[in-house]
Amino acid sequence: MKLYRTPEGCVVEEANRYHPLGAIPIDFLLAREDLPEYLSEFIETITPSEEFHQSEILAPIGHQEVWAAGVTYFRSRGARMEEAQNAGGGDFYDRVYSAERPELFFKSTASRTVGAGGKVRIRADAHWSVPEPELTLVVSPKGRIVGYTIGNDMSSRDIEGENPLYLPQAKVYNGSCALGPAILVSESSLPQSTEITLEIDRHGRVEFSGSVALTELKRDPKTLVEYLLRDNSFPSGCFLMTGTGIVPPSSFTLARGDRIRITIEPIGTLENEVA
Ligand code: DO4
Ligand code: MG
Repeated sequence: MKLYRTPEGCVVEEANRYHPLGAIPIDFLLAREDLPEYLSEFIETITPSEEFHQSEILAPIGHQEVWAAGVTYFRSRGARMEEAQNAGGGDFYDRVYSAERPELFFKSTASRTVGAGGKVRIRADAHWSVPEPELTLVVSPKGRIVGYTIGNDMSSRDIEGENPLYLPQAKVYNGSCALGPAILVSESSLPQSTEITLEIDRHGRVEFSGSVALTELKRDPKTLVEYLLRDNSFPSGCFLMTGTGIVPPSSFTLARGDRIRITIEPIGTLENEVA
């Protein structure tokens, strides 16, 4: 079952049928502990349609905060150690990769987040920018994982590499986050074999592509959530990105007009142009 947000309201897709939820706000849904059960029962009461216009999709977010985990894949550890060489990076990224406490940071608000088809941005004062394709957990107020979506943790690598204390500037800015196209509403974990793939098109050609499987994710999603909710409340629920395992080579930087495609089946494809 997938939950979309559109200008006309939320829509649930189930078995190729689309159930419009009318005036029910996404905040009401994401604040529920029983979202999978609630939606399964609720759509039984709605006449479905076989039509849905994918062009009308918004980011599936209301008032939730977006948080992110970092250095959860070996590839991310290596890339950060390299970019932060002159800032002593050989040490702290290695340490956080193996530490018991994960790296968790505040990533975005709804106003800085775009949905599928929206435009993500590179910072005007950055000269080395990359997308970070990340499985993103949809977390209830009490910390239950009630769904999954695709996230793009847009990052300015030159800024974060200059000094780790610049991380919030490298990560949080207008258009720095994309979520969507939908929330796969499910409490079952995704299989370890699930692949995350990234393709970046430039002038109609694939400039970079890569993939990683969830087997490479070092941290258990439930443990990440447990740390996030330690002494921290999320009355509307929250999103938690689980880190990137795909990092383009150091010679690569995003450019305006690039198209970023991130696919995680069975969630779908999150496609955004760089503004
Ligand atoms: O520590 C810097 C950020 C790490 C990150 O965003 C990632 O590994 O995905
Ligand atoms: Mg990241």
